[in-house]
Amino acid sequence: MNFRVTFAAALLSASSLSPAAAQEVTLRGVSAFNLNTTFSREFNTFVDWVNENGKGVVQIDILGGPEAVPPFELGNAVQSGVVDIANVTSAFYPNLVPTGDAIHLAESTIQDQRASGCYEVIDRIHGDQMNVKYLAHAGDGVPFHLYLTKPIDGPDLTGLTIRTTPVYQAMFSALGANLVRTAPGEVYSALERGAIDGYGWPSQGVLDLGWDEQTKYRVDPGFYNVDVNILVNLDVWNALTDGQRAKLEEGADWMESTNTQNAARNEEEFARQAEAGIETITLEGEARDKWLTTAQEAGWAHVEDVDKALADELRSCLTK
Ligand code: 173
Repeated sequence: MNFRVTFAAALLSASSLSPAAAQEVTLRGVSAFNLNTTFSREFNTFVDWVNENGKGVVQIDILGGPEAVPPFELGNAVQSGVVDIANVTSAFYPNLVPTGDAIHLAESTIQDQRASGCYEVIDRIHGDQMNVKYLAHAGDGVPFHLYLTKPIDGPDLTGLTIRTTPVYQAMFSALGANLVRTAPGEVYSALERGAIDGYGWPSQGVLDLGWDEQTKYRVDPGFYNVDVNILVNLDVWNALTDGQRAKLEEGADWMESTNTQNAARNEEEFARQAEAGIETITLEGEARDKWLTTAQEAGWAHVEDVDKALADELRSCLTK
């Protein structure tokens, strides 16, 4: 049976979004990441904050993680209103916001983007193309890395088959890799079967799903910044009262202020990876320059191919 039909039917009766009637509204939330893992962490703390500070105004009920809605379907689910609020990375909804890759290429924080007006550009694109409010952004200060089962001695990935998402696609393919796109839930078994020689993933979260058991190397330096965004269906957002919207925005600001903890968290995570036997391959000198330059150039070239006008608008406000 189609999950969307059953899921939507199960939820319709629970919906209480009648703005005039409801003093307190409850939003139904889903995360693209397992609820007890790293990239649901900020969403969980945001929801706890709202449920604590929004009593009588707005509450959020987390229905589940990837078992509730498959990660690559969550963008569609929040677009159509099957869920009201979603925790998801732009890499999981490229079908809806094809220039979303620009967000992880940013050289600025969400606080900078709110101050500069760049936030409004990203929010406008999400509204126009996906029918969502771009409410909050986590992941600043969390870079992406390549993890491997066999060593490399430079930035040449020819002959390696690497698990990817849109985040790493342009860079790893420019460096010669064969790519396989999978949701996080499929990485462990792909490694176990030897179907892939490695995978792209952020600095944090490798141990959450036991991937350390199948991982021998992390390649440094990392590149880009993670984007894990809290999105609200735009019809739902527009039907809220000013007070309800203000409470959610206050929670978003608070959650975003915790992004500064990521530098320390990366260090803790690298120590845990080392304890778990993951060795670091550090690219230096020209190899490092090639790695980082390819990341940035191939990344922007892809966004420009998708939509030159939006790419130019995003690049001029997201980079220095
Ligand atoms: O590798 C991924 O699945 C991915 O693109 C991602 C993005 C943000 C956080 C974690 C993973």
